[in-house]
Amino acid sequence: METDGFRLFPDAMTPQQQASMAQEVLTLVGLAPLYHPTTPGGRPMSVAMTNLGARGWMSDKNGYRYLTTHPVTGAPWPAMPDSLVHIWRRFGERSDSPDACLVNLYRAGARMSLHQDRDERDFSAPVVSVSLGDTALFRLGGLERRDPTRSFRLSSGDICVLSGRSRLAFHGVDRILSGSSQLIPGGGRLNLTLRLSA
Ligand code: MD3
Ligand code: FE
Repeated sequence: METDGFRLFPDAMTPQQQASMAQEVLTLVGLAPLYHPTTPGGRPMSVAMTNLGARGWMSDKNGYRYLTTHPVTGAPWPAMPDSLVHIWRRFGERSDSPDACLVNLYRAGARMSLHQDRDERDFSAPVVSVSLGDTALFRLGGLERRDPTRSFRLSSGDICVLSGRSRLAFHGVDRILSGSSQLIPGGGRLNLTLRLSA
């Protein structure tokens, strides 16, 4: 288990803050449509994704990387909202700004298999994640894929910070507890992952 540097802040946001954050992000998603990236193996991901900020994470047959434009529309990603810069500074204990916010939408049945986040240049910067909508059963392991794992629930309004050794821990989303929240129109879970890409 690599819980070293993993901090979970349950109920970090009030219901009102959650509702306005969801609305703000979903409005921006109207300008940068969610799509299902293809894994390097050629399969569409079950999670729908888009990005906010200067750079956005993407995956296709050629691998994983950060791009300044949406791979489908070709438009620059929408600007990083101030509300997310504020969360990065407060919970990540940073004075800079994240340049990348990956927006993950998990509808019923979507999952994310165990992986490491290692497409960024500086692993000393944390990852800060905001959960909105349905609860996720989330799994956190160690620095090697075979290491033991622990399960947590990530519920709407929870914020988690991965720094230190946990920054490179294997992690994934086993499943979504469909219908556990009414926050997201059409149902599901919205996860916002703030990072420094480069
Ligand atoms: C980073 N997303 O987008 S975010 C991802 O809930 C991703 O959508 C998950 O993993 C989601 O790459 C989890 C929170 C998280 C948890 C553990 C981590 C990020 C992490 C461990 C190491 C690095
Ligand atoms: Fe990840």
